[in-house]
Amino acid sequence: MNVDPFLDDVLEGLSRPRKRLPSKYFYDAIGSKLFDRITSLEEYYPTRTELSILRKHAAAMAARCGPNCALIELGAGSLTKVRWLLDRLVQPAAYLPVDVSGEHLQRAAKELANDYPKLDVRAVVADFAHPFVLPALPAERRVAYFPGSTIGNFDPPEADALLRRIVRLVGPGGGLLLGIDLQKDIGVLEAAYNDARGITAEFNRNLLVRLHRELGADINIAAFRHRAFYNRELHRIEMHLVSMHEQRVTVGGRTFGFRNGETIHTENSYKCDLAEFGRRAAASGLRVDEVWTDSRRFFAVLYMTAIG
Ligand code: SAH
Ligand code: AVI
Repeated sequence: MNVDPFLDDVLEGLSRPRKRLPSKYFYDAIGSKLFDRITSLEEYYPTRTELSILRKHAAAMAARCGPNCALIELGAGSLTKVRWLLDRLVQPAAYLPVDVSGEHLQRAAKELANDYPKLDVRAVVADFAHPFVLPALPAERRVAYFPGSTIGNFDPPEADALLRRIVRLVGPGGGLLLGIDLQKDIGVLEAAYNDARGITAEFNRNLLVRLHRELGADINIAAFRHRAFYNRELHRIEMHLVSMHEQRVTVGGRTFGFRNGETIHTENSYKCDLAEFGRRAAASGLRVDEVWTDSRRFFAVLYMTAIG
């Protein structure tokens, strides 16, 4: 057992018959910047669509959150979307952005605190899929904000476990404002993960860059290509890194062989059916109070209450 969880996860993932790496490792300072560039790409519809829903319905969403709430944002990134809510919340008790990308989060939180001088901003660098400690805060209620369809990067059993964790985090009567990406035309989906400028490819390969830089991996990054496609049976975009020829990669004193065309599966991005998602939320202890969507029904934002 190593002390570095990144190395442990890499060794475990590359030892599998079908090689895998967890998608949370995309996000160091460089990966977070690459993700920001993805959000403004022509092909990447989710951010633009969720923002359009937010702009239209921010007042109703803030009303659902209620006055004096502590807003806990999961996978907060650059803290862009939340500003639409913060502008409408009545006397928020605190804002707690949570993210694994520590340097990026601290910088974004500092900027946000400058722009909202009356707001108590407490950045929390943590993996939200594992237990983490929040500062004790007096608030009317806790509301988790989980935009971007980041929940779609978890396989359904893990996503359900995450929903149950959020229910415990906010407590009975607490809220969850969640963004989810919906099923749609395969052409739209595949274009969003295969942009013409190759930013998504760079984002995907950043995982290998981290392997080399942080774990000293002996790896020819140029010998891996980005591949993303829609898996119709499982309703998910899969991202892979494809080995362009037979090769070996050494990391943490272990050597892993790759066949020509063998892949490392780096991300799933599930696309939801609203009715089915509602059933899973209910089974996890959440009551769906309101759903907002766009005219094309590409994306949905749900306000849910934890019923414990
Ligand atoms: N909320 C933003 C960013 C989405 S990108 C938006 O909607 O545009 C996904 C974000 O979640 C990244 O900032 C990434 O660092 C973070 N993230 C991914 N997995 C995480 C995990 N397990 N724990 C904490 N943060 C995570
Ligand atoms: C953060 N997450 C919801 C993004 C997605 O669309 O699954 C990450 C991403 N991967 C490739 N492009 C964007």
